Amino acid sequence: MRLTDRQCNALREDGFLLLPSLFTPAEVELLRGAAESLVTTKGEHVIAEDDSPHVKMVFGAHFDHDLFARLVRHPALLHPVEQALGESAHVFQSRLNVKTAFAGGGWPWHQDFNQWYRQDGMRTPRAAIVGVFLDDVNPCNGPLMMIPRSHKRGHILVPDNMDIPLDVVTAAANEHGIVPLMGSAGSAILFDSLVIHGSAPNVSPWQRRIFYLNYVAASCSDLQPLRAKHHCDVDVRPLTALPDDCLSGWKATA
Ligand SMILES: O=C(O)CCC(=O)C(=O)O
Repeated sequence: MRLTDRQCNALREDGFLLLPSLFTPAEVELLRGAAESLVTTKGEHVIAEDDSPHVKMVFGAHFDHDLFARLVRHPALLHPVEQALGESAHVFQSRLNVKTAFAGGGWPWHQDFNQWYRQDGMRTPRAAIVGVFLDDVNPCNGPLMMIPRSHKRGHILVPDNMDIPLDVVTAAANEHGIVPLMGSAGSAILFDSLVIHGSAPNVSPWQRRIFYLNYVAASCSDLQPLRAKHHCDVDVRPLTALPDDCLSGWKATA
């Protein structure tokens, strides 16, 4: 799949794009099955919610599970990312964000690039994020919220943590509003690493799992992470796309 000129313009202008129903229900079922096994794994790559034992995030699934390794190279994701970055790309981090029903925490307003600048040595924001919805995302289960055009403000350096000062968020939101990204399971989102975004806790009875793939331009040579490989893989090599049926052709024994 390739983005149309209109979609490329929307991504450039707004900083994000929703790609509805990119994956079939059968592909979503496979991804959900893999996600269910991921959350039972133990180790430093698994992060719990602050105030409960529920899993909040699982990092690095593309190293550990062949289905997610395939997802990283799925043409419906990789080609749009290459269009967005204008060159080949590499996934330096993946993570499953679980947002459990009644228990999943929210995310403060932030730019992803700020984390990668502070912790991974990334110096230029030549990176894009893809999120694949593993569950229906609705107004109640904590959708990701974007401030359109906020990437045009450039990198807002927050040296000590991720939260963007609230006066900056207020100014950006008053100018361009806030858009929640919602859709059925199998939909995907693509966004710029400088877009200001955040999300509310999940107080609904419906879990909201999104699998994020963080792509960096293959020309990036400045990664010097302060953290483990499952947070930042420095072996930046151009990825090549797999066939369209790379997920549906996957077998548990593969
Ligand atoms: O999944 C969410 O609700 C927010 C995740 C996010 O912004 C992040 O992981 O940087």
